Amino acid sequence: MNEFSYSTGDIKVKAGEKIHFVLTNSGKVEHDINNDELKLDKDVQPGKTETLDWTAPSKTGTYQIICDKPGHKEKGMTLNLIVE
Ligand SMILES: [Cu+2]
Repeated sequence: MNEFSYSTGDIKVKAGEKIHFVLTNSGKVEHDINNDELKLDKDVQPGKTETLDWTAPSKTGTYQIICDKPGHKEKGMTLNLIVE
């Protein structure tokens, strides 16, 4: 994470797959990953690394993950999580 993007770009996972996120915020302000439908929500303070264990949904499709800090989505801080 940085101002204002995710270095991974889009992510592909398998339906029902267990995912171990390692989230490093290399920026100077707080960032997060957020998608309400997927119950994804993890804040990361600047300069910190957080981990999150999460299971991908059984429903395939493309889900948008955003940074929900004010204005960050609008500045391009989004990525697609593709569930295959
Ligand atoms: Cu952000």
